[in-house]
Amino acid sequence: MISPLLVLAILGADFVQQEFDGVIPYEPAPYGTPEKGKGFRLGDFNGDGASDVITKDTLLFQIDGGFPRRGQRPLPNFGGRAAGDVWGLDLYFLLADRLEVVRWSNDTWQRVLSQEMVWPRAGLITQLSSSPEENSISFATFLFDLDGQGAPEIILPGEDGVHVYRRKGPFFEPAGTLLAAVPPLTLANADNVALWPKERRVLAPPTQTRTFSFTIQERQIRLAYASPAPGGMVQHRICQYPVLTGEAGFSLGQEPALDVTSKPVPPGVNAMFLNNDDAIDLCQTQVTSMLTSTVPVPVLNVSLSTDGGETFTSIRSVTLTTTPRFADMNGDGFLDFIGERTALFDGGLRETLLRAMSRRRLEHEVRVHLQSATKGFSNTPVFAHLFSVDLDKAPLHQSPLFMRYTRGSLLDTQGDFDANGFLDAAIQDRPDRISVYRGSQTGFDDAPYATITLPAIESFCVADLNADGRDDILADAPVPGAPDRPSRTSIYLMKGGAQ
Ligand SMILES: [Ca+2]
Ligand SMILES: [Ca+2]
Ligand SMILES: [Ca+2]
Ligand SMILES: [Ca+2]
Repeated sequence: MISPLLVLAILGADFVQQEFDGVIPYEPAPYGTPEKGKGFRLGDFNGDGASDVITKDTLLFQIDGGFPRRGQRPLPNFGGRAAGDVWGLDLYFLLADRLEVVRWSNDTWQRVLSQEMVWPRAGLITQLSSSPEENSISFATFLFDLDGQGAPEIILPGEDGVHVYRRKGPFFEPAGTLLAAVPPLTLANADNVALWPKERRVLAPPTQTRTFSFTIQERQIRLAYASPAPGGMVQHRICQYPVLTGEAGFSLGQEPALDVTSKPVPPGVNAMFLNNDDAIDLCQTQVTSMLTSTVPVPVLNVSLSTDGGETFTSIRSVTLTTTPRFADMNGDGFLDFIGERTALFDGGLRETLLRAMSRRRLEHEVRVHLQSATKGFSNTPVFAHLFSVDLDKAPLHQSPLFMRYTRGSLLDTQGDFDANGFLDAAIQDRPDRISVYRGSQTGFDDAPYATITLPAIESFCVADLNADGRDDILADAPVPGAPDRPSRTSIYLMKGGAQ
């Protein structure tokens, strides 16, 4: 007879908790973006083949598949605001007036380069200059291999174009300003925006009246922006230029490799990358309310086009959240739309009031609309799943947990915890629990695949921290027995289980 324990060992998938004394800052990345969470970076910083994690203050080396305390080291102190990016073993930090490159070697931080720089005063650098007395580290994307030589160039948007710095000998030097061929744009500040797909690292240069973003891939730069069209409309445009490399630096080829324009659309219609083809994808989000019986029901209307505005599919969600969710649920390279329906307003005024005043259980339906290569988005869901969430207090009390529900923060559909290529649902379904449901072509499993229990979870984030192909979870909760101390981040690594 096989011991039940042995069967569990073979089939059981579960999270393994790692101890961490501080806080790993994170926020879920926007849907459909390559990076799952901000505030930390992954990379192999000691060259042992195992991916490590770097946070704003700590480097966590992976040892035996986990991140034990004995592998945690503090980051260097640069005496100012620094933005970090990772290239191989090296950590690059931009400060307002200099560049620092460090590497972990012989069990300590080695300074590879420290160089005074004059950066373009825009975007990221403006942020770094804004509080000179502050001593902190954040992460940004500014390293790209523009010439395909294997070493990174530093790329920073400025008001006159995109500035490139390349290494010559031991130091970096200015190596050209790109986008001179593009119509002049008016600039202001904007955060970095990462665009799908994964291979394309993206910066959003500063913008004011028009947004423009660019991606760099295979020595081509792709620029997306909107310009005014007659009748108060806008037209979205994508141009792609080859980047030329010469002794004097980098420049853009004169002939665009791609130049596509959308139909004129109203100003609220935004360009998005919903798939990998050359047609411009568009998304319009409108929050309205629908009056059924006497209860105003909040509705999120999302209109999507994958053909440059020729045709739109409209999908209506009954939800308190105002941001649409996208994720490639079936791993085919086409971002899918995650519709939602809260049952909070079902059954009319009396039922809604009763529910708000006295019931702690919420029913929440997740509706997956797949995107097809030829037909765009399905306007009816391919599958739907009803989840139950047990709140700490009835909705009327507006507890922090309920407020997180209204912002959509109790659900994450960006993780693949069993590495089967289908995204799974992680849902905080109790104040002290996160449950993971496996996804497939036909829907989410009825029973959870794994759960995390931690008192009074305040937030969570999904990312594959140890780079084993299975997503893991970071969760913040108060330190037990120390209510006055700040909350602490716990790391949960997904281990084992049948696929
Ligand atoms: Ca390592
Ligand atoms: Ca898909
Ligand atoms: Ca999965
Ligand atoms: Ca993992």
